[in-house]
Amino acid sequence: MPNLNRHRGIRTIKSFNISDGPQTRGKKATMKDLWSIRMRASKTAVSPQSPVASQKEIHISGAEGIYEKSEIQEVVKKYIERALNHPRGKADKIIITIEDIKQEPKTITALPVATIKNTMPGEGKKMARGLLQSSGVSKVAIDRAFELIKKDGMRGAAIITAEKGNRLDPDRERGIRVSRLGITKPALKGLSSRLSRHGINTGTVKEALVLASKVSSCGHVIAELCVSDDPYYTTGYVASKAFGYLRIPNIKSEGSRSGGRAFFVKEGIDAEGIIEYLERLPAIIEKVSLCKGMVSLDEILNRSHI
Ligand code: PML
Repeated sequence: MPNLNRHRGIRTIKSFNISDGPQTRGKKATMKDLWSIRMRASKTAVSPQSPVASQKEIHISGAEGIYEKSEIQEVVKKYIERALNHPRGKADKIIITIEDIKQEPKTITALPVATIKNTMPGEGKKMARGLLQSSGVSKVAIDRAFELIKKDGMRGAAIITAEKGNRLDPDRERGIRVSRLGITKPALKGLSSRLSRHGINTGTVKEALVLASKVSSCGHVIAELCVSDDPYYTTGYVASKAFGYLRIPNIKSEGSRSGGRAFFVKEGIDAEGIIEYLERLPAIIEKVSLCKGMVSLDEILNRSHI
């Protein structure tokens, strides 16, 4: 069990970090010691015809987590290394935000994990479509999401209504950035051991799972579609409360720079409330679910994987 004690009226909690970074084992921190660390790296593309007028900021990489104060320096170092060595290219701007978390984080459970069997490029996208439709997302909404993802380096995530396919996030350039999210140390340990059994205990999988679990813990979100914008990472996922976190190999072809995330939400909901929760309210995973290896689409649709 995670160490979420109350001691003399002060909530104590063990430190969190998503990737295999530095840890201060066994040390308890009061809530005031928890910090959100975020990194965004980008580069400026300049058109030779009109160097000033058409400067465009291109997203290179991002990372974030909730950590103890004592971990800040090491985490920042790791994030900078990541920003400077990303397959999407050389960053010329790195923004690191380090922020004291004042609000008590909401505790959530990680989604169950499985990987869908498929071998062929093209097959993955078809499977993602089928899963989204089975989760209650219309064809028009799915088409809208894939259209946005096809664009090179979509910045944040898009919020799309599941029936009519309307885009709700107000800033089309920026999209939504899921923020202030983490996992307790005991949960991270359990997750790492479960993922190891299937050879997928990587920072990329854990970070994506933490994010997807926060997104799906938002009552109005029906499902999420994610395609990595890393040209050499061709596994994406569809996540939902109904089916869990489903990894989909071959969701795009190798070398493709397209990628992004779409959150499908109920029609007629208050987008502001969703954005407030996803971007600003801290949430921490304190329990993990079943992690399976390869499963067939049939097993998923019958829900025998969860
Ligand atoms: C990313 O590039 O951060 C998204 C990765 C999505 C898939 C992670 C996984 O392999 O489960």
